[in-house]
Amino acid sequence: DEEERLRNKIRADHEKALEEAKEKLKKSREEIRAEIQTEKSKVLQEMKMKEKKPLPPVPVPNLIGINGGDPEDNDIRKKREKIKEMMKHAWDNYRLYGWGHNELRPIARKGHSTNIFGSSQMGATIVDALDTLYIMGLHDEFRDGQKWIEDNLDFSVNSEVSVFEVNIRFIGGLLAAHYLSGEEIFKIKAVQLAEKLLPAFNTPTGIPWAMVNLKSGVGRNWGWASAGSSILAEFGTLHMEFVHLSYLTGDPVYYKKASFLVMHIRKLLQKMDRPNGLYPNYLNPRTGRWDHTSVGGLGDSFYEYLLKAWLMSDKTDHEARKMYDDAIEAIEKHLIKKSRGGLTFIGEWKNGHLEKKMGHLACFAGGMFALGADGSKTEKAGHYLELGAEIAHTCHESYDRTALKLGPESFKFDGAVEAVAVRQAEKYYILRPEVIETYWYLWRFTHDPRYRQWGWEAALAIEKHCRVSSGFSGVKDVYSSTPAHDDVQQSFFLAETLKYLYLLFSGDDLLPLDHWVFNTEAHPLPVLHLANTTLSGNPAVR
Ligand code: DMJ
Repeated sequence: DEEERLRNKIRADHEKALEEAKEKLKKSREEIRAEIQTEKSKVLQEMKMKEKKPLPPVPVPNLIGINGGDPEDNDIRKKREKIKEMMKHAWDNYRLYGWGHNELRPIARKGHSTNIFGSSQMGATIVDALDTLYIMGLHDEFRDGQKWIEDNLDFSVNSEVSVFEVNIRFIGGLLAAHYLSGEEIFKIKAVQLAEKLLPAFNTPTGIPWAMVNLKSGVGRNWGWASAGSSILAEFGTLHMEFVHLSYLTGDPVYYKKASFLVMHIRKLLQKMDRPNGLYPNYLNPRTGRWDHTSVGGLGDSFYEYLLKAWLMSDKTDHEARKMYDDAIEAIEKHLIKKSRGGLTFIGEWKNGHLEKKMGHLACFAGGMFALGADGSKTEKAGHYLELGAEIAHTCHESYDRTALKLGPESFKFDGAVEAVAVRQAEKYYILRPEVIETYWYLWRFTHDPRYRQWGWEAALAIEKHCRVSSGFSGVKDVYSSTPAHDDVQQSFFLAETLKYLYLLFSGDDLLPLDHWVFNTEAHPLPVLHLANTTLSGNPAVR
């Protein structure tokens, strides 16, 4: 009987479909096209309604210092105004010539993108710049960016993106914009994007793929990364953003992924054979072998996020703090050296020996040491602040020893060579923030006027050599007084370089460091006081 009933149903459905098809064939092409269009808009409308559905309410953390910071000193106020003007120049020209593209080519006056963002135009500069616009009080520009995000930012695209870059720039940027402005749309978009990244975690080890296709969810690692290895700074830089996603949605899935990942990685790394207590930059999923350690590219933000996991947890993640302390001790012992001329630098461990070379990226560590000083063993706090100051000094020298007063991508300490790039391929400056980031942290902790002076020197050099009529561009050789431009305005220039400069010339009441933790792309996220709340699906959060 059941089979007969099913057969009849199928027959009836079939008949109905045939009738409908016959009806349709009687219609003109235009009528059919219009019907499809109506159907499409209906689906889109429904999707939009779904998107607009508010997420469950969560206790909002105490947001202190999202405005203000007006300097009392006239000279400092003028400098801050100048940085704001630079931001407007960068933004307005992107608005004019690169709108919706990921980045701007300020000389060709058109959009630009790289493989980290995949093949789609996802407005990386808009998302990365939002919180800087907000704190600078550029509210019309902020609303303009918000409107673009509301109308255009779509993650259902057939595009393979870097999980790390999309996390730090897009999720970090959207979360910070949400916290600062209170606008729901940024939270919704951050969650939609995170859902698209989750398939990257479906790996045999639980360590996410470096890249994921946003549409298909298929992931893979970078081909260039030591036989398809995972990269320490990439899989070690997801935790902060994912914890906030769980906090804001009440959905433990992100937290579970992040905490599983973090715990798993922590265990895995602690179990590994780590000569000298150093961490590998590459983790080979098959062999587990490694031979490269650095605090610069490939390793950097792993250490940063250990410290920041502790800070963001209101100093309750003791395991993270211990791992950070142990790692820094090993780094200091094995990677940090003094040059003949007395400059403290961080070298790189490669093929069983220390290469006396420091990257621009590693200059962020001056700020990290200063930030981590408080909370280290009592007798060490002063020492770490001092170490941070020494790194800031060395990185300043790397700027000062060039024709343009801008730092090279990496510099050597070899015999007579000190803090200078030797190879042509390392002489470029691409508007990176790390040195200015370190000046800002040291300024906050010491109020030593030299950091504002060094920051101003860098701002003037950027203005003189990187500013072009339609934006800002990197330069190919900081040792040449007439360098060629690379014609790229990186999104991190607006997210980080200009933000750190603006903060350097602001009062400490703007985004105070005991209430905010900056992600590795300079997006401020509030400290979470989780004493009465858990992130694992507690009804208080749900
Ligand atoms: C930024 O995207 C982030 O700071 C990242 O952690 C490292 N590099 C760039 C800027 O140089």
